[in-house]
Amino acid sequence: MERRDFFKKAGITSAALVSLPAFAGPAPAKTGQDEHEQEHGPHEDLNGPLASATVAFGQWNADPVIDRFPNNSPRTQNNHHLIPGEAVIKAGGSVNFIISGFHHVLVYGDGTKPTDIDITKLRPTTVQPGPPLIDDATNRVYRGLDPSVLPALPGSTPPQPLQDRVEVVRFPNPGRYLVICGVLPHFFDVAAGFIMFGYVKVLK
Ligand SMILES: [Cu+2]
Repeated sequence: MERRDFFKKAGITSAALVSLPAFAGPAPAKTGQDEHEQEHGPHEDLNGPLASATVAFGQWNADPVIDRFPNNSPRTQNNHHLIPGEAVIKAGGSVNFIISGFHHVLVYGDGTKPTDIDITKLRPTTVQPGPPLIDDATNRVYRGLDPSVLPALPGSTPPQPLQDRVEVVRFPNPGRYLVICGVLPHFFDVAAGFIMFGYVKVLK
């Protein structure tokens, strides 16, 4: 079909065509990537083992035997550590924090040490009663979800907030970042000292 005939059939006048430059001539093919880059900047896929790392943020101990069915999160059988203690990625990569238990992911900027965290800056949990949450915003680059407001784990009796979840954090810049649990007694214990913390090393 001639173009003119097509437009006639479609009821489009030549005046309307003036405002339809895409129909006036062949337009260069635009890929999805072009559009993505216009919106978000140059696109660069990260590949290889340093593109991402997985950190278990608290774990359910399998010894002694643990039975969470149906459906509980027994606090005393949770291991309050980050595994591995130091994750290594390259700049632009991400860390997948797989959270098991009533924990709160806080990430602090390059060079922060556990002793730099002001554990006198606290806030109460929002809904579910629990220990105070660390609220020190100095050098904090990521604060995760408030664990006390998550919906109840279906089937839990009495209802407990859903604790098992994933938070993925991207690190665009190199450095050694401190990651802590913001639940105060998990991070710091008077007798045991600093417990629940680790690092993310981001290479250039
Ligand atoms: Cu914790």
